[in-house]
Amino acid sequence: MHPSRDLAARFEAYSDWRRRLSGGVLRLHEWMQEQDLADTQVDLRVQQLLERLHQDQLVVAFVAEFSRGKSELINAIFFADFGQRLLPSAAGRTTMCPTELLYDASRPPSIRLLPIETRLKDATVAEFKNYADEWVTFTLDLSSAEKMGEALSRVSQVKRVPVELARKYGLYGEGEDDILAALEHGDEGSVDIPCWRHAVINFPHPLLQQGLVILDTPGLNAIGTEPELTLNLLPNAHALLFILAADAGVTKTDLEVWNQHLAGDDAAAKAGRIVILNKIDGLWDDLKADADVEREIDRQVRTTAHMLGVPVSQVFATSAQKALLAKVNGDDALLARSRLPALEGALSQNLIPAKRDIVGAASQSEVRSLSANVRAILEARLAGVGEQLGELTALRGKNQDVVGVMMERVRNEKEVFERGLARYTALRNVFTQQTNDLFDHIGLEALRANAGRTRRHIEDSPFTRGVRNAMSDFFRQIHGDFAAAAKQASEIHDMMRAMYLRFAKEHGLEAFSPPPFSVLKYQKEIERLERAYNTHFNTLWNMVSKAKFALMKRFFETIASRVKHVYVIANRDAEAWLKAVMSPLETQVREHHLQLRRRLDSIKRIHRASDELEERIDELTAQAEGIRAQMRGLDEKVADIDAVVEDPDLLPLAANG
Ligand SMILES: Nc1nc2c(ncn2[C@@H]2O[C@H](COP(=O)(O)OP(=O)(O)O)[C@@H](O)[C@H]2O)c(=O)[nH]1
Ligand SMILES: [Mg+2]
Repeated sequence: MHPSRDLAARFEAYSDWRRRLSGGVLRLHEWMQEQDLADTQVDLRVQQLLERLHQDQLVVAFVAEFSRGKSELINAIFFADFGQRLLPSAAGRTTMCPTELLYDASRPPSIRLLPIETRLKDATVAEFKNYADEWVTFTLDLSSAEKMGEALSRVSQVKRVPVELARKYGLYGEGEDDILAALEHGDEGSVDIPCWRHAVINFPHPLLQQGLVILDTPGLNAIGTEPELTLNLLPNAHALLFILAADAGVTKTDLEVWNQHLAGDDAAAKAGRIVILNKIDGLWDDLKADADVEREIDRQVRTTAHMLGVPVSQVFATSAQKALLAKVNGDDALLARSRLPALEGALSQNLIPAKRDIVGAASQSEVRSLSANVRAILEARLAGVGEQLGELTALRGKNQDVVGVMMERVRNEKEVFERGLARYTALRNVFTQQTNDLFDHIGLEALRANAGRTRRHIEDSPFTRGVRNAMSDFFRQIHGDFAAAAKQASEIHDMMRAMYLRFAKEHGLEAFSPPPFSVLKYQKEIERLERAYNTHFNTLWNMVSKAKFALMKRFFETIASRVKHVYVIANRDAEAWLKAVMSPLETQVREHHLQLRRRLDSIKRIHRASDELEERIDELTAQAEGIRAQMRGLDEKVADIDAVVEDPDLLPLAANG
């Protein structure tokens, strides 16, 4: 089996698995609708789950100093089938801006470019993505290799501007060997800068169609000056590939890139990091025995692993250039020699199963929670029917007086419960108040005010200390907000637990223990952002002396936009939690009320005509059987989904061969 086909096959199998999983969820939902067991909340949750499964992406980022062969490697691994070099790769700086390769079927194949001028605005790349008119778009003519190459070569475009302007963009500072030093300095006072800040290539490659997103990055300082990369794109990538060149060894700037963007302290994330020692063809030597060359390569691999502090098993030696050539020409011997297949094998073996486990576990737990809600309703119904059956069976052979007494009893029970409903209404009011308080702490309005304050402080005091203080106040406020939200959530939780206990005791409703709400996840994410900010602050501050103010502001906007993302998720989760806490009670109260009315009705009917008793008992027996059948149906649908999640056979037969 061709290893690059193996990677493609695994991806395909993964997409196919996601489709089967979606199918199972869809069938569960259809069944619930048929059985009248789905309400708007269920519809919404199913829709969200399906969307997540559909949009699920796998992001692989290529990070390195320029000219190590990132673009060539992407061409060789993913686009060799195209029969040509898709991304521009040449000596010197070719990739001038972060470039995402993905496929979004709702748009035509195209390259979208965000002008460098947008650096003067206070918005982040992520925000600009919502505004199509900020981007310059060129459609891709897939039928012409020449036109494709021309369109894609735009990621290399530069233009000449006055030094002053470059500084305003945060691109150029005095005496720094930054991105511009490698570009030719022309006449005094002007300098070449990238035309674009970010590129998104929309291309219908089979792997991209299945949710793979590839991120190609420019060299060191361009990474440092685009906060979007350091704070958003790289931390959210599922795999980070760090590329070195065998002929250059591990240079000082390579180490800087590694330390700033990949070294991290997060052990779990480290597993997704792969180091590639590229350009091993430079070591090939016809005058040496193959075994000697191999030994030299392996020696370099070990040295590299040692220098970077990663296991040797995470370092791969390759020749991207020869691999691309070999794939285009179908030269298997050369491909083997390029060692690319081993890297592809590692990518497909580690990346996809890990991703599948996460997606599978998340989907399964969502399905479990959905079906638990439905099951609780069915159980309450069954209990109600059982109670009625018990009552009516006991009436067999009794005279009308006894039936009258019984009717009186149920009527009383119903009245007591209806008086109890007043307490339920009062509870709802308190709940609404507490919910509002919760959202006062972590609502977007609170964040907006905090960010506004910070922005003003930074403007008022644009010095190291002023900016630092403003930023620590910003984070302190956020931590305070989440602590207050945690306290509020725990009060809501206590109140609801007490309420469930009371309803269970007084009205025989099912005991239910509402789940707690933890803010730990958001606090951790905020802490991570704070750490990233601390790590990059000094680097940025020292790097671009004259442009630092513009840069600092953009840096803050990126952090603020990441924090906003955390708040949005926290708000969404809090809303879902509040529903999960309240809706079982709502359902129980409604069902119980209905139950009491039905009981009263059937006894009334029997009171009027006693021959209805047997008929009614038969009816109820049939109802109970119907509910049991629904429970079995629910279990079957959930078991179908479990079977897909736990299916060990991720690979289609062809890929196992
Ligand atoms: N000899 C050799 N050259 C390579 C290899 N990979 C890339 N190159 C060359 O190195 C230069 C820079 O490659 P490129 O992909 O643009 O690097 P990037 O800046 O990291 O994206 C180009 O001239 C490539 O042809 C390789 O495996 N062997
Ligand atoms: Mg490149």
